[in-house]
Amino acid sequence: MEKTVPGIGEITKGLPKNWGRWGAEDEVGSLNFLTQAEVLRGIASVKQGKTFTLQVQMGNPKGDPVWPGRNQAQRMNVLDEGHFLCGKGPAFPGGLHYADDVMFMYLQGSTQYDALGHVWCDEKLYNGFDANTTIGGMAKASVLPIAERGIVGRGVLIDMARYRGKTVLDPGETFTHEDLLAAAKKQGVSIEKHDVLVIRTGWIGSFYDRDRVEFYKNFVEPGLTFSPELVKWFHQMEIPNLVTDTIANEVTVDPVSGAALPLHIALMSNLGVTFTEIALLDPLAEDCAKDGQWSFLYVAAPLKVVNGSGAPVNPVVVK
Ligand code: UVW
Repeated sequence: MEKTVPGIGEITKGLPKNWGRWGAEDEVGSLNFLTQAEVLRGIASVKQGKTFTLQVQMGNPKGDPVWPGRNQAQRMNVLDEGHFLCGKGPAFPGGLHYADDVMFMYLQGSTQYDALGHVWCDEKLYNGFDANTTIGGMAKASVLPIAERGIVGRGVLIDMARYRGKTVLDPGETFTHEDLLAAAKKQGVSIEKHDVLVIRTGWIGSFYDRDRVEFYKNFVEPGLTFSPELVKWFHQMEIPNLVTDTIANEVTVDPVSGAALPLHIALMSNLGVTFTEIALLDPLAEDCAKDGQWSFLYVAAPLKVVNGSGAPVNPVVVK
């Protein structure tokens, strides 16, 4: 007999919500925890001056990892030397030639910040905004307020793949906040209140070496799995931002309820935790394993897309 999947509203009923905590019009949620003191705490974690960027390449000839059903970014030349050779380039005094190109892409088609209103259930977005406000462009809880604010704080990397002795976690492999704490202990680092939580699974890095059909077959990413305890832990820890090297930041289907992406509701929509997805964390993790420094300054400025449900970003880490 087919299992009946409960609604995510039902699964998350009675769990903490931050709606109204920062006022009825708030659109940046748990980023409110990143105060000036938190910026200074992030800066205090800089010890060596090493820098890392976390975005995947856009328009990589090997393909770009995207959620099934979305297309990868398409970049096209609209002006180059070919036009000038055919006499079709614009003529400027002094003989200047230049190249122009355009890109057509899903705003979630690269490393990106989701708007807090990107997902919803039961007709309500983050902070109780009406789902009808998404029609024709996000009038509420779009990515713009997140982009206007920027994200600066102390980040901590938890390498779950390394903890499990693997280069990459298996499809559908899950872990909990207890596993994060155990991995942190093994790494010799603490996850502190208000940390930007960065979790490596190895999944996005593996995309470039895998056969595409295999990557997307029975698509179930590894990741954090829903439990009331995990949601309460994020709430108590006041985590402002969850960054992972997977496309959707959590195991695709909750193995207990069978619901897809319940943490998108429990953490992003209900607590206002911002999600940064499709990060490439392998070079950073490699370096952290070598020098033993797993905490750092995390800085990110998603693009200022008006009414956007998300925006590409190239986060910078300074150790
Ligand atoms: C979906 O919206 C389905 O996923 P993501 O948060 O990865 O964009």
